[in-house]
Amino acid sequence: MIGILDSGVGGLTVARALMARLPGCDMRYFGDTARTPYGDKSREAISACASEGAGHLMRQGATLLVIACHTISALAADEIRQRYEVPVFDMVSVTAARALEGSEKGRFGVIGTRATVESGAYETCLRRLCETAKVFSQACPLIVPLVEAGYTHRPEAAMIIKKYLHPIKVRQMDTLIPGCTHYTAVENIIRRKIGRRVRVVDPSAAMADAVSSFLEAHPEAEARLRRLRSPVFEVSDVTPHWERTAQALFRQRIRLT
Ligand code: DGN
Repeated sequence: MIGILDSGVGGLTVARALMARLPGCDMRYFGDTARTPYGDKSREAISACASEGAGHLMRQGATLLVIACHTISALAADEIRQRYEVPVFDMVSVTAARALEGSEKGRFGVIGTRATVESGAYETCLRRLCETAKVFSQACPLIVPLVEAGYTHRPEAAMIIKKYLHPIKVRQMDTLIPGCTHYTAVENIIRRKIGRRVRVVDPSAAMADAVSSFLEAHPEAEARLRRLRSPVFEVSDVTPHWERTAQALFRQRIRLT
C-alpha cells in the first residue's frame, strides 16, 4: 500500500493526482486534522507529529510513503527517510527537480507556509541540483486559512495573493513553485496574478510522475502495491468542516474515517 501522509486535508490534492495516475495501486491517506496546521509550528513539533503519522501508515502496511505536504517534506523528510526502509517521496525534492527541468534563467520564486519558507529547504534543494540557481522565497500564511474557509472565489483572496506575489514579480523570477498543497485550490488566481511570463510548477503532477516512474523501474515494488480495496481516507479528527474542505480539495465525494 502507498501511504500518503499529510498535516490535514491539503494533501488530498496530491492524493487525487496519484490516484488518477496509478488507479491499480492500493492507497491509504492519513491527515492530521486534529493538529493541523503544521505551517506555524516549530521543527521539533512538526517532526514529532509527522513521525507519529508516518509510523501509523507503516503499521497499516505501507510499503512506499508519499509525504504529500510541503511543510512536513521541508522539516521532517530526512528523519522519516532514516527511520523507515521503504522508499519515501517528498514534495520538496520532487517539485524542485521539476522546477529545474524547465527553467530558462534559473530564477525561482517559492511560496509556502512560514515553516517551509523559514526552513530554507527549497533553496537548499534547488542549489544542490544547480549551484547557480537564484531563489527568492515568500511565506504566505494567509492562503491556507482562506482556502479552508472556502474564500477561494472572493476578491479578498485575489488581493492577498497579488500582494504575496509582488516581490517575486519584481525580482523577475522565471519559475514559480507553489510550495504548499492548498495552493492548488487557488491555482487560477496565482497564474493570473504572476503573469504569463512566469512558469508555474504543478507539484501534484510532479509527484504523480515521480512515483509512477519509480514503479515502472521497480516492478517488484509495484507488485506489492497492487490494489485490493478502495482507497482509505483517514484523518485524526472528523468534523463536518473537514468533510466539506476535503471534498472541495479532492474535487469528489469522499468519506473521511
Ligand atoms: N499541507 C501543508 C503544506 O503543504 O505545507 C499546508 C497546511 C498546513 O499544515 N499549514
